[in-house]
Amino acid sequence: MSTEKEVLAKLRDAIVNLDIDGVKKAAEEALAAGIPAYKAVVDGMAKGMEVVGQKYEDGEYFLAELIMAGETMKEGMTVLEPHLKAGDIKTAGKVVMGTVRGDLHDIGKNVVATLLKAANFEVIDLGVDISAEQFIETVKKENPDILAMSALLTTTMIEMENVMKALEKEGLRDKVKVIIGGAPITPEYAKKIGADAAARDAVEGIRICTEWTKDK
Ligand code: B12
Repeated sequence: MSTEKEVLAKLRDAIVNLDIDGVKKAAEEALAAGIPAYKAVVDGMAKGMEVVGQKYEDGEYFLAELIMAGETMKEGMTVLEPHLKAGDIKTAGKVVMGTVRGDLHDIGKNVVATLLKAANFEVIDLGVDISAEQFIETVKKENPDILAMSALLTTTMIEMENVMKALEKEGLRDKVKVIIGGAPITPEYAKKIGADAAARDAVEGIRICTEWTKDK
C-alpha cells in the first residue's frame, strides 16, 4: 500500500508523462487510500499541470503535449469529479469564456479552459460562435471575475470590439477583467479595443488570470 505522498506523486507524474492509463489507476488508488478527491486534484494532478506548463515555457514540451496533458487531466477528473463535494475546493475565481461570433475554432480555447480548471478556476465555457448579446447576458447572470474571448480569424476578431462596446454600454466594463487570445490577437489589439490583456498562449493566459485573482 502506497503512502498518501506516493499516490499524489503518481498522479502528478501521470500528468507530466501524459499517461492516460496511469492517471486513471492513480486516481482510483487515491480514492481507495481514502485521499479526498479535492486533494488528489489540487495536490496531485494540478501540480503535474504546473510542471507541464513549465516544460512548455522551457521549450521542452510543445502544443501537442499541452493538449495531451489536458486530455490526461480530463481522464483523471472522470474518476475524481463524482467524489468532489461542492465547496471542497476554494475556486481561484470565475471565468466566462467563448469563441466569438462567426468563429468555430475551439481547440485553443479548450486548452485554455482545461488549464484554467486545473488552476482551480470555475469555468463557464459558452462554446463557439458566441454573440456579444450572449456574452453580456452571461456576464450579467454569472457575475464572473474574468471574461475570456478567443478568435482565430482576422474577420472575426472585430467581434471582440463589439463585446467591449456592449460591456461599456451596459455599465459592466468595470465589473469584469477581460482577456483575449487566439492566433491573430496582439497586446496592441487588446489596447486598441480596451481589453485588459492579450495572451500569446494558454500558459501566459492562466498566469495573467491567476495574477488578477490572487488577492480574492
Ligand atoms: C484547426 C483549424 C481549423 C478547424 C477548426 C477546428 C476546431 N474545432 O477548432 C476547421 C477545419 C473547422 C477550420 C475552419 C476554418 N478555418 Co481554420 N485553422 C485551423 C488551424 C489549422 C489550427 C488552429 C488551432 O486549433 N491551433 C491549435 C490551437 C491550440 O492554437 P490556438 O487556437 O492559436 O490557441 C492557442 C493560443 O492562440 C491561445 N489562445 C487561443 N484562444 C485564446 C483565448 C484566450 C482567452 C487566451 C488567454 C488564449 C487563447 O492559447 C492557445 C493554446 O496555447 C489554423 C492554422 C494555425 N496554424 O493556427 C487555421 C486558420 C486559423 N483557419 C483559417 C481559416 C481561413 C479557416 C476557414 C475560414 C477556412 C474555410 N475557408 O472554410 C474556416 C472558418 C470556420 C469558422 N467559421 O470558424 C485561417 C485564418 C486566416 C486568417 N488570418 O483569418 C488559418 C490561420 C489557416 C491559414 N493559414 O489560412 N480551421
